[in-house]
Amino acid sequence: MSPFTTIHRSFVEQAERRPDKALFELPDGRGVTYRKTAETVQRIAARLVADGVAPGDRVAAQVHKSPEAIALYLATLQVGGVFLPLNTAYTGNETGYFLGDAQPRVLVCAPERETEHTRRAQEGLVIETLGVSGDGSLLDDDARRTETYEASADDPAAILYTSGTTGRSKGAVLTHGNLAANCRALLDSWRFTADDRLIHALPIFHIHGLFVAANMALTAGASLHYLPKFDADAIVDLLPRATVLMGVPTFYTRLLKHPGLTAETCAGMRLFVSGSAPLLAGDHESFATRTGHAILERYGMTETGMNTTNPYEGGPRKPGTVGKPLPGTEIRVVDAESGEPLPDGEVGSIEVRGPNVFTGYWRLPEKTAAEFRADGFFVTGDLGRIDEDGYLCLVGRGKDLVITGGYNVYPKEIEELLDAHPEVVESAVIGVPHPDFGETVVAVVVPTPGAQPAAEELREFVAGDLARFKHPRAVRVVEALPRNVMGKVQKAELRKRYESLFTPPASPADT
Ligand code: MLC
Ligand code: AMP
Repeated sequence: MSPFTTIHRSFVEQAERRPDKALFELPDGRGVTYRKTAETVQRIAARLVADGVAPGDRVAAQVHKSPEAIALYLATLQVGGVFLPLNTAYTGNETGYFLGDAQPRVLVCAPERETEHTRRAQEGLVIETLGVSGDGSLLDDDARRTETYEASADDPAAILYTSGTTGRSKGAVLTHGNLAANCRALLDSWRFTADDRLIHALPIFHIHGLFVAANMALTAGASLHYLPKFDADAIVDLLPRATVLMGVPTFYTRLLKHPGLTAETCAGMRLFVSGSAPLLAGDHESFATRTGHAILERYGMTETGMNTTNPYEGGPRKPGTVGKPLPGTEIRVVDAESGEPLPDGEVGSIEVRGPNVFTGYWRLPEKTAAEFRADGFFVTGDLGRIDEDGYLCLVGRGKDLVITGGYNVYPKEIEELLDAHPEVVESAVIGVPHPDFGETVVAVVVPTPGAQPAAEELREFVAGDLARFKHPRAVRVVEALPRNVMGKVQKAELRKRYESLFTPPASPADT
């Protein structure tokens, strides 16, 4: 296992060892070398320090995917800053919440969104811009910074917002030690080396694209076939030149529809990884039949990085399972109430402990304490069981969460917006099966007496405040929500009622 202690240090070593190697290979045929990337990191580091970033300061980034965006991440680590990536799909309101909570020193945004932040700039937030081709103020100067903050394993490296098991978005604080430990475990488990050429089509504002895919390439000295987003044609064209693909299940569902996905095009590939949401067992099997490759499914979450993986070698990759704990990580399945470990085979709450597990939620010590056990295990909010081979199977979520195309949507956020409509008494937002996104968002709404709000009007009412991927794809108006004897809304019953809304055979609309 490689012994590095921070992602930045390991990247610098790789850049010294192989300066002329292409780190990024771009769709237009351009390559960006390790040397060039290291220079860009130093230039951005100088700029961040000039902007007043001191160790521990947050640097927020809401930027398009570019080689410079990865350099911004590395530069933040170099100066001891705390990187805070934000989904480019977030609306102004959503972004405002994260900036207000995390109080960054600098926000780097896309040039076309700079004017949204005029008021914040007046209040002291430094606004920098970074465009998709490296344009913008961030790289205005040529000055370079070579000093590196001597980060210890416990120093915070990044904050990523997530809802945890309940409520409003919380910032998960990940340390340099968390990132390095998880990356080392993955390099080792998946036999990832400098010879790898990884197709990178994921966004870089979540852990899958940033802390799994990018970190592994940066620290192994590997190359990235770096795509701005998922594109089945582009991926199929790249497969003969690549060795590894990492994606969410929607990647595989879509690739299976592409006639160019064959055993021949995949002959040079050594690994296909899926995660962030459940991979359909049917897709796993169809992919193996078509290409000869068994997709390797793994399980992680923002607070913990990766926890378990199906084997690279030495055992079957079993569809419907997420494998065994990574080296150094412990997993247990317990009774949610008592916290007592359950025998293998029984379904319970999944808990995890290890060097990959975050230190806590940003400025929320009580919420943090509530999600850790006294012995240091973190309560994931996922439900699962250990099978006869010791593999973890995820069977559901204890947390109220919809995962659409690998993006998490918190029903409560949408319900609160819907409930503010003058003709709505209450609402329940659920996830239902979807052939492309795995799950999609559906809102079930109870109107005020005599009112008949149109589904389209309700959708429009919430749309302005929500990133597109959170928009309900269907709205159903009903007389009452199903409740149990305690008065709690029975979402499972609603999910059952609407389970065929998007998957054939489509049931007639039952408004
Ligand atoms: C895009 N849209 C989505 C969506 N992505 N809607 C619901 N869910 C999504 N995930 C919207 C678009 O805005 C568009 O709206 C319409 O749906 C169709 O867009 P598309 O062009 O078909 O989508 P595309 O851009 O191809 O994106 C789909 C996707 C992408 C699945 C490739 O969402 C993606 O890359 N997801 C990966 C997310 C991820 O990295 N998750 C990891 C989180 S970390 P309109 O207006 O046209 O209707 C984590 C931990 C772990 O979970 O274990 O890894
Ligand atoms: P996030 O909060 O975005 O990090 O999402 C983490 C959640 O994604 C986990 O708690 C799981 O519910 C889910 N998840 C991640 N990987 C998988 C997987 N392989 N199968 C099913 N669910 C997964």
